[in-house]
Amino acid sequence: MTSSVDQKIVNTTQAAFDLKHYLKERQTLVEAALEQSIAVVYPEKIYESMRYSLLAGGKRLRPILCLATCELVGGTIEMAMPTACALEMIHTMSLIHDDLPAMDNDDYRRGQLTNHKVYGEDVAILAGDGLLAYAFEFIAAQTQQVQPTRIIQVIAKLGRSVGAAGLVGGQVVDLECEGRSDVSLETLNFIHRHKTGALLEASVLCGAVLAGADESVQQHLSRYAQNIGLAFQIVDDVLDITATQEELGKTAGKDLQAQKVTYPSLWGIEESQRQANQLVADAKAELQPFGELARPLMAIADYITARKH
Ligand code: GRG
Repeated sequence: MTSSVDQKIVNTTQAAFDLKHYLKERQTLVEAALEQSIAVVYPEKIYESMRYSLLAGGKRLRPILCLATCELVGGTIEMAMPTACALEMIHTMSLIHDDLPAMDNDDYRRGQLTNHKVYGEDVAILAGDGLLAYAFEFIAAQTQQVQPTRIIQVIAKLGRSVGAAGLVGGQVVDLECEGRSDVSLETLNFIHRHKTGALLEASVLCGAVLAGADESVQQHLSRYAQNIGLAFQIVDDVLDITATQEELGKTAGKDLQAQKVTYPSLWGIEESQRQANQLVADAKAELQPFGELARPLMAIADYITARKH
């Protein structure tokens, strides 16, 4: 346990950490790697469609978390970059499929028309499938200077976080709850722990596994990720009410319009913000054993609740 003096030191250094600069620098690295990751060859249409959504910006939070935990555990950016790119490919494919008329039916994402609006539903489905398959190929083929057993662990963790035990499972329950006003907090938590939390947790853990994190380190990071994952979704729900379409890069007010049960609909905005702040505090507490090295992850946790999009 750290003393209150130690805590003050952590807080002071925390204030000095330039998160804006850090995020910008990491985003630039990730953008460059993503740009290189997919070439346009025959049949061009599918590669263009995959690139259209993959290179449309976004916060690149998942890759940044993966790089950060790899470094935290003593690894390098190079070791984690293929996995970081794969995480963004998987996240992007989930957004493409989520936006389809059969799911959320959205016209805008990341400030531009959704994939199916530009390429048609058939190609958008295939672009999602293409990105998903390529993500795993990319990790297996591109990861350098990491023991093969660690790479296999990463592939297994990532596969689990995407399938029925993760994103897909969360999305199915979300779809089941559509139009229902009697959704419990437990069900809402299940949805978001799977839809949003699972991939964020995989992002945090995969970086650490690549660098050889032991079980105890993985457990701290796992709890950190679960807490920021839920906080992230609560903030997402609040922003759907309080932010504009320009700020979000996607249609605002969708949840209210669809009469969806959300954290603010259960708790109100103020209590939702309070709960998100508590989760961020709990997440940061998990980082205490890492001291100074955890400054980026500490700052990212704070950013989750402070963000405007
Ligand atoms: C994964 C096989 C497979 C299929 C997809 C559609 C689906 C199953 C799952 C839905 C997943 C989903 C859309 C979850 C929402 C996650 C979320 C909070 C997205 C917004 O993330 P940000 O804010 O977006 O990080 P940017 O654009 O910044 O990357």
